Amino acid sequence: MAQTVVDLDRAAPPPSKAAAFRRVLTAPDLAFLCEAHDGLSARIAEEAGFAGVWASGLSISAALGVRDNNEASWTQVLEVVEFMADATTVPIMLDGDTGYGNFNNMRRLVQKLESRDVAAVCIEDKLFPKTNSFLHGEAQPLADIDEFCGKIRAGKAAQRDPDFSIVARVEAFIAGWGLEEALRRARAYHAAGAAAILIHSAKSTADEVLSFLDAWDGRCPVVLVPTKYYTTPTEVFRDHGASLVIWANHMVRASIAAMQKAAATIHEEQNLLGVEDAIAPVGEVFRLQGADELEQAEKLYLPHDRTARAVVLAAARGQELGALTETVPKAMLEVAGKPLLGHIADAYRRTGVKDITVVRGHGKDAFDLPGLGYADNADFADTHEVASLACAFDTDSRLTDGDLFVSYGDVLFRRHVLDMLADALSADSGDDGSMPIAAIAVDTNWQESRNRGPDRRADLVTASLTYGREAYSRDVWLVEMSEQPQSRIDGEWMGLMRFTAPGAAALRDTIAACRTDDPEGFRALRMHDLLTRMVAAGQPFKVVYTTGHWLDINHVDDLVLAGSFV
Ligand code: SPV
Ligand code: MG
Repeated sequence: MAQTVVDLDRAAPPPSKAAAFRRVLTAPDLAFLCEAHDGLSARIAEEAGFAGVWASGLSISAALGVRDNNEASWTQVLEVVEFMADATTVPIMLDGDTGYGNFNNMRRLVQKLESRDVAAVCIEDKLFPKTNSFLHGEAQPLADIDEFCGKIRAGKAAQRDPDFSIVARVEAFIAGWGLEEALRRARAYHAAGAAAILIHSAKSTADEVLSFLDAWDGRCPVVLVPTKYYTTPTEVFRDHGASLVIWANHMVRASIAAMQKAAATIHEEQNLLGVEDAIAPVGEVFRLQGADELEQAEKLYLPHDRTARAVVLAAARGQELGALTETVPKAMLEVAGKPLLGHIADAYRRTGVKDITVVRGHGKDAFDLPGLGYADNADFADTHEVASLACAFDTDSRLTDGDLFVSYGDVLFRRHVLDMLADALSADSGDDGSMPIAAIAVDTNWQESRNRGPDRRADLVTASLTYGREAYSRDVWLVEMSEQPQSRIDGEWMGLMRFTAPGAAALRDTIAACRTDDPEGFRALRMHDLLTRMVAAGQPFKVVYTTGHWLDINHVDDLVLAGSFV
């Protein structure tokens, strides 16, 4: 219990953005805000290291393609700043122009900004609709001091979070009224509740704002916007006691220059070669958008994609068929007018499996079926199925993205067997609570298949339950698979199985481990060895019993049977 108490004590809530802004504003050293005008630029400003963002009216209106004259409505600005707040963790101060109306509009603005986690608003003592200070500033009328103070007081009364800041912007220098008027206004606004004074100047030197700073003498924090007096060294602002400097429009101006250059080049050259290396790669766009986070969340919250892929192992020659497979691989032998592989692909496609990877080896160039993917086992003559399957995993990393069927290029099966395997994996877990990683199709009629030839290879299965009434209502698990089981034989594996996505990953990893642990033995590894090894390692394979409904092609006689099977 003591531990819990200590942990709770330590778990102080993160400071609100409004509190974070207060800290920036009142810190002893000079701080900086960077302009941004949308979610993207705000995130870039934060990544650059800025402790806060200035949501500039000039830049937001410019990015919206309108003038800085309140042409964008205040709710449109609010929308933009909401995106900016969502995209960042640092505090934002909105350039709120004149508050978009009188004290009443200001109250509503403050409420809406707080609800969007905007930390502060700056309002300027001009008249609505305002004009940018750098456009005929000296001709611009200033607000009545009392009216502007009422606006500040109304905003303060409306805020819920005591840390939310209202910064009052004094336009006396812009309008040509001089230092005394600037100070008179600043004093009144500070007394009305402004957390800081933004003193603005359109001069190319800092003389005006420095005279203000000297006379103001640190009554409350002072904010500067050195757009016009940019040649003044920042140290000078520090020395004169400024608290905050706003780089007020440099993101939008940087993007304008970059966009003009890119557009002109692309238009001129009618191709992208001249710009590709000079612009951000698409991957950087995705990164800034947080695409990774969504991918992680999809894994957590979306139902898993049950669209399965399939791997068909068709590398072996099939010696038993003699001259028939001298140049043509077994999977490409014709059955009822189309290659065996065509029938297999059709069965998969009819159950919605479109992504089929065929592992080729012998007679590789004879594979000419459209719509299939291929992986090659160059060492096909001296390796077995597991090595071929390894080639598929080496070639296509998507095989573990969803469910995965694995079957052989010389095995025909009825479509419904695929559905039965899918059904076996669709339950959340087995009735003893274990989660199957795969389901295998097992023919109970194994004796009959054995009669088709004494030298025929068969993967015989020992299961947790013999086929019968009980096996209808209970889950049946693979215990062992072998060509010569020591114990009971419950059926023959058809050479068809379906893995879940984690099962496919386990399959890939087990194969990789086998290859690393014993490279020589790996070449001779059979599928039944692999599956038995996985089962022994605690990987549960469900057994799906069928009776017949499949055919493997080993002899010329089988080809005849295949004709009637399809
Ligand atoms: C803005 O960035 O919109 C400002 C600062 O208000 S200025 O453009 O300098 O007036
Ligand atoms: Mg502005």
